[in-house]
Amino acid sequence: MWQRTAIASGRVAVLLSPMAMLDSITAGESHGPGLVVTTSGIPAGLPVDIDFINAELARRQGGYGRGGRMGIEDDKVEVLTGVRRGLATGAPIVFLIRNKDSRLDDLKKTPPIHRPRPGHADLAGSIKWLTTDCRDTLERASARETAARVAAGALARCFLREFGIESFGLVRSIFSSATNAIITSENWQQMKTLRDASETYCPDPGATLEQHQLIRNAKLSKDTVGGMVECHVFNLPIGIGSSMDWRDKLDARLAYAVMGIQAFKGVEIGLGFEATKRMGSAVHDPIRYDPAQRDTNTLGFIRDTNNAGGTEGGMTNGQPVVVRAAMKPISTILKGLPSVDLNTKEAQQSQYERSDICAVSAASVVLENVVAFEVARAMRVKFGGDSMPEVRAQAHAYLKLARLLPLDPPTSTLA
Ligand code: EPS
Repeated sequence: MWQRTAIASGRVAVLLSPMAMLDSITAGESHGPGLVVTTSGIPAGLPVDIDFINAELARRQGGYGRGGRMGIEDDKVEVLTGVRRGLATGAPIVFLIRNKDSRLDDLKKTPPIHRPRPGHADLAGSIKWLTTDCRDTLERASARETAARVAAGALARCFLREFGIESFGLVRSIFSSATNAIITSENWQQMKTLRDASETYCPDPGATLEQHQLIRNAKLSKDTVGGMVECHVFNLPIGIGSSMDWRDKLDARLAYAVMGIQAFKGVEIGLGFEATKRMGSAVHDPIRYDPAQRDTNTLGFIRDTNNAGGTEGGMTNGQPVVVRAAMKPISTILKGLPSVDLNTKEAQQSQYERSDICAVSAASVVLENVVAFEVARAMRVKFGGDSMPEVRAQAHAYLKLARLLPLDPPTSTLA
């Protein structure tokens, strides 16, 4: 009876309290004073690991092929609100990341841009905001904003870690060089060591060498290259997300968040588009039951393959969530591309601003943290609560009931 009431009131809390809904919003320009990110819905009592968040920001700054800006910045969060003596208070948490290269109001240092770069937000933004200066659009469209999203994602990972849930991002390919590395729950820590030793964040020394050369060639030919990044999330309980409303489907939320990363043009879950080339029986992951694994996150329901990428019907199925995404080559190209001067309408090469040759490595860090944020959001929706003890109790109660299945009486007959 007590459990039923607790579950029922937990549901009501989720429905009525927007604070249980993890959310974040960023602000700030690439060359303004700094970036700000506000995150609401972090439960009271969560230890906020600032060193971990800053380490993720440092990783985002790295990777072979970055431009001069990353040598100037030393991204770190300053906590403005919502944390007291290392613990979340339950209030919105505001992080500030200061820009060292801050010069937005200096017209000489940040001149107007009239020759839009094909592939960047320049043209559409200038028309949208009725100006011929692309500066205001590009300052916000710049991938610098991803520093703020990494900070929010790393904060969400502090929450996920309380449940043993880990997110792991890597570079799958850059231009024509891909790794065939297979990532599993058992080997991902070794893969992480390999990834962290790679200057392209690819857990494969051979592919790393090739990728280095490809980026170097792109630089020599004044061009840019893109690639594929991948993220695996381990140890998720079954049933996170929902199939009852498309807006709560975890895969839908993941695709939405991932496509919101600058320069991303495609996203796949698990086998993704490859599934269209196979018969159904060669796609769907057979289910077996192993009582010895009843106490793991799978509850004993084992899959020997993970073509679904950890989601079925928009919900986690106990397998690792696997997200892969395509980043196009950076659109700021040193040799320029045919464009038009917005003031004169004359044909001109697109304008060049300092940029990266390849930011796929950085994008893998962004993916790892953005995916984690969405997973944490779905956990908050499922378990509700205002404080960590309450969230933990709800998660524990749910798993206890799931292990008791079939319930007697069945849930549908409970008053
Ligand atoms: C970035 C900062 C930017 C670029 C890059 C990403 O710095 P700046 O414009 O001062 O050189 O290096 O931005 C873009 C790829 C883009 O398209 O705007 C960063 O912090 O990641």
